[in-house]
Amino acid sequence: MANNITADEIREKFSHAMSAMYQQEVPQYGSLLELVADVNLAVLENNPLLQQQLENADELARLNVERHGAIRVGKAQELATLRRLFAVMGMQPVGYYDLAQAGVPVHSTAFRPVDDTALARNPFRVFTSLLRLELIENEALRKKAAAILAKRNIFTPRCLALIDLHEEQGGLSESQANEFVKEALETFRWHSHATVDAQTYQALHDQHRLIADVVCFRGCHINHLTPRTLDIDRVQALMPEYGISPKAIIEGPPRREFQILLRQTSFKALEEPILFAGERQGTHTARFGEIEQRGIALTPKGRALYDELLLAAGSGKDNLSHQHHLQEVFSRLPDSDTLLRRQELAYFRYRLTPAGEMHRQSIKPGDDPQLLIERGWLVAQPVTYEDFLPVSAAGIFQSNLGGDGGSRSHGHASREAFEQALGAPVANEFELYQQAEDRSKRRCGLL
Ligand code: OOG
Ligand code: NI
Repeated sequence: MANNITADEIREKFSHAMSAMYQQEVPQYGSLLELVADVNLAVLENNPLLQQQLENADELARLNVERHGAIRVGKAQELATLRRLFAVMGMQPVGYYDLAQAGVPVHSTAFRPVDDTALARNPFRVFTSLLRLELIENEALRKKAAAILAKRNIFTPRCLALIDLHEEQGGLSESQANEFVKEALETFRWHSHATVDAQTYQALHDQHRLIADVVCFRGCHINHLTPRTLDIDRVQALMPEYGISPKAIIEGPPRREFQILLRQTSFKALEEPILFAGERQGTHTARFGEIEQRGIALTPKGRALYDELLLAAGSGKDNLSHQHHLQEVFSRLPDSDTLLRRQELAYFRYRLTPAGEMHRQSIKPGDDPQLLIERGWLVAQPVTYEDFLPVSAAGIFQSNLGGDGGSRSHGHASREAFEQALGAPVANEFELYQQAEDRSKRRCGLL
């Protein structure tokens, strides 16, 4: 088809439409966007060097549109169809996250773009969790939940038809894409009518709040949409002024000169009025807000050190002392781009400078990038971490489920079962970062 529009364009339209819908549904999300935009502007004004670095690395343009969302589904077929739906927008499943260890009966992946240009354009990601019904101990309840889920269809017929069409044609025309965005949005919309009566809701809720959230509604409502900030500590401190009350602790690594991975904080879930079948009134808490600050992607070696230090640091109750403590513990992880690179702890994209371009013919595969950097021919730019962190995700889930999320589940991580439900393997995030680094080296003649 000649007039196909690209997956990048469809993703861009969709993430925009999703953001507009969520702003209407959860007005506090609008306040959060304003706050993040104000803080980002102030950071860039005060730090022209950072502004230049972000611009050079193609990171500045995407900053204002960058969001991630989260959804939870109840059955394999829903997950498999979501995979096909996100594929229309150039988003693939990356990574496997087992949350059962943290007492949350789900396992998850992130749908996201993987190409350099697609990421630079709009890196929209959706953290997608599949409920693990087998972790419900009460057999009668487990069967009841499965029966409710078996009956529902969270996609509109037209959405399914357009996904089929996309697969047959290998693309969509502009008008089909617009229709697709409108239809796909319906799956993620909030429904204040539960599909079950109050008693059923309560029984599922008593088993685990998350189960009620997944099972009792017509769709898989988007439960948060997260903008990216350049200074999460500042946003956390300013949230109360904007009428938002943050969770106590910022998850992830401490603040550093050179940001690594991902830091996140959220505001509490809203208590929202709902109507049960039979029209009894009640409330449901599921939807919340979150912000994040992203840094460099770590190699398996760097990540192992991160995991070790995070475990050693433990978790605190008050953010200020927790951050101080984290900073002490994390002093073992080098806080400079040069050291992270030379110790192979993090991923970089290489680019030739104008001087380097002039000497292109004297650069040979296998040359030491460090020498070329010192000579001014090459620059190394951090590869942004595009994924999630399981310990942080567990903290975000729990802060919005109340308490510690319930007892630890004994279920084993089951990546195979997840991939079977998904109908495809999940990509390995480390391989993707390595490929990005290798591609950049090849462009410079270093590989
Ligand atoms: C997902 C929680 C995890 C993140 O950013 O780590 C998450 C959920 O509550 O469905 O969004
Ligand atoms: Ni999130």
